[in-house]
Amino acid sequence: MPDASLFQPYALGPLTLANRVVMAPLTRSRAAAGDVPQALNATYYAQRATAGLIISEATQISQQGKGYAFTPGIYTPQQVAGWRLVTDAVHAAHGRIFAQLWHVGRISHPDLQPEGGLPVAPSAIQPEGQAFTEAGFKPFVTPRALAEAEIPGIIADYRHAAACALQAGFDGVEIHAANGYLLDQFLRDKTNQRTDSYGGSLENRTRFLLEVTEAVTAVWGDNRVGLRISPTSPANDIADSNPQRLFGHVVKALDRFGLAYLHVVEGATGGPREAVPGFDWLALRRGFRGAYMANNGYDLALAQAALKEGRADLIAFGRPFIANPDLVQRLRHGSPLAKLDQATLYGGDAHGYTDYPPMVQAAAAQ
Ligand code: 8OZ
Repeated sequence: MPDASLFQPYALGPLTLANRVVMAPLTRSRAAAGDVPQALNATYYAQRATAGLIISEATQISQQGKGYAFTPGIYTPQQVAGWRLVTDAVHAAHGRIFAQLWHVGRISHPDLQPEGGLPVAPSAIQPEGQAFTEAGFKPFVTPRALAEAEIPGIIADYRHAAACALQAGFDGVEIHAANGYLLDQFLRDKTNQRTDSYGGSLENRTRFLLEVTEAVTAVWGDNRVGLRISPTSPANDIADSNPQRLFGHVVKALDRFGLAYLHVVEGATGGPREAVPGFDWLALRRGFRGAYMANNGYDLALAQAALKEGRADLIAFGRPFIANPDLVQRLRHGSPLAKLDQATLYGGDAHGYTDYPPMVQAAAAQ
């Protein structure tokens, strides 16, 4: 008998999720002008609404928080109206959806910044790599270190975006503290070399994340807020001298907020799960009262084993959801999964976005 717990309902705070399969946040760069979600995006998310929970693609909280062309925002009335199309479509299909709140920090380019300014970061350290701008890939620049006096303004941007998400009809929000973006940049000693109260000790490096979490939970209530971390991922040129110690501290400090869940990218984001051999994920789980949502490279067997052995409460699947809108059904039946087309991953139109057929339709077309 296969272990069916992946397909059993789960009580996530006040919400009952139909199953424990979560659609992970996936950047697809298909917002309309003004970084506004459009009907096409609503169709895409509604097609995937059999997931127990959808987490939206990363969504910038301000123009300063933007780091890639064509990603959606959640801070203007037009963006709120665009997201309302998405949340209404998902709810009409009996799904649940959280908005992922994002500030990229130094992972940006002046082309994407207000008045062509420099991207901001805890410290003026240039990342390796290139930014995806409307004119193609351009090398990252050296960011500007934030003045301490600017930090309350960014926290206010998080609060405003959280309020916009509430107005847009989301079921909750996820704070994006993973993958080398602004919050992660503050946490790690490679990118945070500040000497004020936001740098140095673990307590100081964690301060900004806790202040953001405080602001967002004040808008939503604690059990409607999740938070994503990627302790061992090198994504976006991030690193820390002791991630086990850092994230042990972070998770314990977060526990007082009573968050709905902790979403953990186990390993290198979209890459090997063993990025830092021997990293103890269970230590994070033990330090946290809320649900543990595991992500990265899970398939049916790994997901069922993690739930059965009590290593996770929810499993987030990312790339499999792109080419398999009915992923839950395919997992349930042990059906083969369609492969995604890399060429249509970022940017473009309905092709490679809303035209991946569900299994029944794919079979009928043969
Ligand atoms: C892939 C491409 C662009 C952005 C992340 C928001 O890594 C992203 C992202 C992923 O969290």
